[in-house]
Amino acid sequence: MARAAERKAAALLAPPAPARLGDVVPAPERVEPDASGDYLLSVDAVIRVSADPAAVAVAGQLAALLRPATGYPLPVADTTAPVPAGGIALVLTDEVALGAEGYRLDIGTDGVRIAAGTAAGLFHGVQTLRQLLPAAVESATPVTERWVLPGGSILDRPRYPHRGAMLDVARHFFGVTDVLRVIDHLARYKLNRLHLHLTDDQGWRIAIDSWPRLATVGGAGAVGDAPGGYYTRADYRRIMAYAADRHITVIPEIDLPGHTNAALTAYGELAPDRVAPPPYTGTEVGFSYVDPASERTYDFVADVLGEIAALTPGRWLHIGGDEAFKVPAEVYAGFVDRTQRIVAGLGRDVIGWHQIAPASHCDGRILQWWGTTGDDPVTAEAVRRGARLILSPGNHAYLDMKYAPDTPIGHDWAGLIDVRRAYDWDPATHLVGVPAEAVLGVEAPLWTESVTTLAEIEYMLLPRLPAIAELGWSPRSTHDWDSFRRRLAQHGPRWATAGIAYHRSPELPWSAPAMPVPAPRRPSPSGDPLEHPPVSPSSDPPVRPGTAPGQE
Ligand code: TNX
Repeated sequence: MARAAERKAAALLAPPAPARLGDVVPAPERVEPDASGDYLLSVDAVIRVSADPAAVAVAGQLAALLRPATGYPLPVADTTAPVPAGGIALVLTDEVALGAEGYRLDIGTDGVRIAAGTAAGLFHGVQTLRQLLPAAVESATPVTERWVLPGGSILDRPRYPHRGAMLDVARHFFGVTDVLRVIDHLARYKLNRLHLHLTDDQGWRIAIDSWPRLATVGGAGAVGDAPGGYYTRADYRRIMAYAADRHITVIPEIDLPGHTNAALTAYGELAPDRVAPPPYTGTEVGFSYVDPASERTYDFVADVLGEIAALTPGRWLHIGGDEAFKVPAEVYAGFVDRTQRIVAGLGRDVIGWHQIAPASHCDGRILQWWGTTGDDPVTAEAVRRGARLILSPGNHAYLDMKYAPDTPIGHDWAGLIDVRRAYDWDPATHLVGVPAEAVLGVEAPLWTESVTTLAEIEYMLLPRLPAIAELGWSPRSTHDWDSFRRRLAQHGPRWATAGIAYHRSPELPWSAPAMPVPAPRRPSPSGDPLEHPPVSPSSDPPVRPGTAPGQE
């Protein structure tokens, strides 16, 4: 009670200045502030939306975002009829210039309007709106606050159609609720692809009806003595649906022909020597493969990819293809050719790590670059033959790399990746001999050999994932490290309020922590906890007596 009164008094005494209209991550394409147009969300505001089911769903998501912290009812009216001023309108328009994902946001004293050609565009506009409200909007419980939005207009469209992150659920298994929370993080930063690395030497994580032991036997373990696990078909469908509701397409990866020890433990008939190996719990790579000379292998590939395709609404199937060191080059190319034809036969487009480059071209073929050199004639040649590229350069986009030498988890084989290194590169010019038009976008992979909990996932993702998101979304003309680090630092209080772990990277001008910053449970090498222990999302909002939220 006393605390609530204190909060109220603080808010009255020190009304927070609204955010600046351009303080959004990823940076919008065009921003026109209007200092006289600030909008104050009031208790009686209505959310009005075009009468289209997908748009109405976005309005429901906006209401669900705003209700907990504001405590306002915010009813949703699916009507295009005029409503009283003071509300938020989500409007589907036929403005072709906004494209498949763009939106226009207009904020004035009378109300707020988000217009887009698609529900995805409206959804991205809602993410922008969320960032323009005070950080306390992330609170799970009501906060006394002036819910002010800065006046003006934003016109915003993505630079690239593919903006993704990858989660390795094979080295360590992460349950459905962890994956859903990662999807939420992607959605905040306007990412639209979640690549799930579903199979590897240490675990097979998806139930396949025609080869049931893949999951029950192959999914039993993980790295070290960590528990295994796998997604049932219902689990997987739940992930697909949750992602689709957030305008994110899931790209499942079945890594072939290498990284298959877990499959071989379940079905020794797929192994070159027909002997099932023991489970593997280490972190070496490149030793396992399914027998490319056996017809049984292609039955397996067709059955697995067929079941995955049937469960997956998205257009892409990722066939891995990395580090099959023991398969001779010619044999490997033949295997990839045949697997690509299986994918095409399922009506899907194939994606593979850039090692698949030497195989034949097929329609819609996409290579995912994970090298560290910026120069690879074999990949450039595959692009000349028609392949397109997703860029995940190991030395910029790999979120399993450590930030700094003392980062308690992660690798450093591709170097240390601090936030600036994640941010300071240009997808359009990154690879020698690859024209800008061949680049579909960017993706940040998180391999999980050393990542074991949700808090550790978040610690590695934040604050670097927004750097990759900005490269994927924002026009190159907005690229500016000083602007980015200042805008991004404002997300610290938002993550803290939402109970999301992150790394307080010393490169960013954070304000004082509003509450203990959740971080990995592992101690630093010195034995001191590196940062504070995780807090649950239901903790008190980060309001310090005498400080209005949003001013922190
Ligand atoms: C290389 S990147 C791998 C993965 C490892 C990763 C660790 C790629 C396609 N293969 O198997 O997990 O390095 O950083």
